[in-house]
Amino acid sequence: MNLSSMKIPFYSSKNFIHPFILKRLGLCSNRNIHYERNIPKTLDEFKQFQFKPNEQPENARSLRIAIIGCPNAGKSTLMNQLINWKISSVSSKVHTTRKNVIGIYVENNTQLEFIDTPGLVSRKHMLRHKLELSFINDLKISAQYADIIAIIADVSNRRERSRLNPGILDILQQYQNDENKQSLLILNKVDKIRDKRSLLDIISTLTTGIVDGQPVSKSNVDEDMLRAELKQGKFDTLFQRTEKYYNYQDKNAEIQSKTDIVVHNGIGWPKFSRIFMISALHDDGIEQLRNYFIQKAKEKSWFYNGNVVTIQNPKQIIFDTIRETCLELFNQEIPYNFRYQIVMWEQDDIGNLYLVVDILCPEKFLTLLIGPKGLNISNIVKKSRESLSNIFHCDISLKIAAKSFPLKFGLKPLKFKSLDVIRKQ
Ligand SMILES: Nc1nc2c(ncn2[C@@H]2O[C@H](COP(=O)(O)OP(=O)(O)O)[C@@H](O)[C@H]2O)c(=O)[nH]1
Ligand SMILES: [Mg+2]
Repeated sequence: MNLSSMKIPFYSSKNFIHPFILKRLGLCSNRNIHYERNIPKTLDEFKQFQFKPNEQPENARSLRIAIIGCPNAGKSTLMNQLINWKISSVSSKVHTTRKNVIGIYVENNTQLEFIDTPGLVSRKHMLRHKLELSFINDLKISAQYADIIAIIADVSNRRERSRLNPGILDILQQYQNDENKQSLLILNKVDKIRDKRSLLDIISTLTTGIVDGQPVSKSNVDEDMLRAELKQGKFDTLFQRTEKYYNYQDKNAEIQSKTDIVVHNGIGWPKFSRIFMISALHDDGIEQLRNYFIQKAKEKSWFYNGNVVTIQNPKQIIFDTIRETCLELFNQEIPYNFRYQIVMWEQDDIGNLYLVVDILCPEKFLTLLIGPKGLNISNIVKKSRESLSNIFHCDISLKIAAKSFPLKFGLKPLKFKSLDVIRKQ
């Protein structure tokens, strides 16, 4: 096999390459290298980057983490924070992430690979909403190849805090006897919870009172986070109360051996190895979580070159970013009908990007997309430009044309109505 012609893995159902084969890419020199992280800005750069040799540092360590949860739990926000680079689209609308997005973080000799997955949906939901197969397949693949299954739950969501989603429980049950796989529970959006004490009850419910084979105890809970909350004033008696609560738990919990096969109770999972409470949006608790992953990294060669931040195709990044802006801007379900097309894509000598993109929408939405005096489309350009500039770390000149197509005739634009330009400022 010609290794130099192998592609970097893409953990999507479409073109998945087994990690075993990928390991063979890491047969290069054994030395310490300085890694300057970057993202390819053009398709040519992307092609070159796919064939970059995967050089290994001394005593290479790595860990693959799948971030799994319900739509809107904050998976993409969390991954962006963990890798210190915003690559995955975030929006308050569901189904923003439609395929696995890989984010890579490097610290010294350790490489962490995060897989941001589409929100967990049932097959019925997928069919009813005409979602792509990747919604189910990508998630399965991510769980299958991960060292750590990180379940994220939005504690501000009543349903998510009162029980784990049945799909999540099924995944956990499926891999419970895999000794090379750990699962942990991340409670996100704690900033939205006023009474932080209720977090303890949520933990108790979602873990059935058992973490890492022990009754829930302070050592399982992220103490720093609780302390940080305490510093903010109101909850100075939290720890005393917690103590009482834990004592109660100690006496009453039925402890399950770590090796027992567990059939879940339909509400919580007793085999999480650790719980974290975070606010991904406000970067609270992220460092502790990242450090935990670094500690857990295995003596295993890196899967990617040290410069790699993501293996997303830049074309996809451009589309996803504009789509993310549209999703945030319009309240209705309208942006789900939009399609995107790159008309011009150039890079100048100093690395700045010049882009012209068409947004194609069903004819009846065109006026809305453009907005009064072109306000909506200028907002889309302005926000997308900012986001793209943060992702690619360069100046961006972006021009977007809104075009319409009658839905029944497919995606071909039939009518040209408006062009909006915002020049590089
Ligand atoms: N208040 C609050 N909002 C958050 C937090 N994390 C994510 N969000 C918001 O939740 C929404 C969904 O986030 P996203 O990362 O796209 O969720 P995903 O669908 O699970 O990938 C976005 O509007 C985020 O800004 C958090 O810790 N606190
Ligand atoms: Mg997402």
